[in-house]
This record gives sequence, C-alpha cells and structure tokens, in this order.
Amino acid sequence: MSRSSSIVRLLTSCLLLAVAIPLGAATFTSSQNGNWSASSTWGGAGVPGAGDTANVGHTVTLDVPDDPIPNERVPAVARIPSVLLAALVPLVAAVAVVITLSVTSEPGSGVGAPTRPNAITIKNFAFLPARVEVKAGAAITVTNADGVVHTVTADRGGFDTGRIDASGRATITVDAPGKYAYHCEVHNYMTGVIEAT
Ligand SMILES: [Cu+2]
Repeated sequence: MSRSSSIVRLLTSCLLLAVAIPLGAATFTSSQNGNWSASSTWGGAGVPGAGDTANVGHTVTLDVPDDPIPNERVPAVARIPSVLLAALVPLVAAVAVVITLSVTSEPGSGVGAPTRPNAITIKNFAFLPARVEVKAGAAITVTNADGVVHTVTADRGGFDTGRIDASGRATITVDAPGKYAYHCEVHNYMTGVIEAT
C-alpha cells in the first residue's frame, strides 16, 4: 500500500470520527431479551443513549430514566434542534389558528347570505335575521327581546308560535322543505322568511 493511500485513509477516519463525535450517534442492535440498561441486551456493546439508534428485535424493558445521559455528555450541537423546535411550535400554532379562522369565516360571511344558526331574535319590532336557512325538521328557537308580545306565524300555514310574551321564548319546527314567509299576528308589518332544505 502506498504512503499517500494510507494518509487518505487516515484523514478519512479522522473526518468520520469528527462527524460522529459531535452528534454522539451510535447504532445498537439487540441480541436478546432484557433490560435497556443491560449491556448484555445489546450484545455487550454498551447501552444506547440519547441520539443513538437502537434496532430492537427482542423484548427490551425500558428501565432507564428519560434522559440517561448526563447533560455534560450531550453536545451543544444536539441541543440546537430543541431550541429551533421551541421557536417553531408557537409559529406553527399561530399559522394553524390563522388557517382555521379563515376557513371557518368563509361560509355565509357574504352580505345577504343566509345564516346558519337555528335561531330568530325579535328586537325593535323586527325578526333578526329576517331570513334563516335550516334543515327540514330542525328546531328553530325564537327569542322575544322586545317588551311587547309578538308571534311568528307562517303566512300559509306550517308553524305558529302563538303569543310570545315580552322576553319570552318559543320553538318552531318546519317539517317539509320549502320557503316559508311568516309574519307577526300582532304587527303584520313584521315579516321574515324561513328556508328549509
Ligand atoms: Cu309583533
């Protein structure tokens, strides 16, 4: 073997050693059932620690603390990912919140779009919202926030709350799909629409 070839091999070995030491990464393969901390479990090759790779082909009982390697043996290089992770987690969470908000605010957010909640509030002699869209058979809660009696009465039949006292509440159900215009029996200028689908 030539002299230069030996030097190259030596330099390569040093390079590999330099890469392996800071990462502290070694590979252990189980040779028999046993405790994690028993060297015999790993064929007498030592015990895998943090950052090491363990190929477990046997029943190995984890009998070591979460961080079996003392802090001074963990190279600074190995701690950097934790710092990056700590910075990334809030960032990812913030992005997730923004995405969730933009997705949930899309349906029905346009002007004049039908509202989804199965609820009607009567306030200042008006039905709010004046148009609601519900699934047929779903209950719709009517709340009278005024100081006087109102009703929610379908123009051509289908539902009628009867008199809802001041600050009172009633429930109506539209069984068949369709568009139901309704009014207040006491104040017939108060009108609204329920669309059941
Ligand atoms: Cu009324």
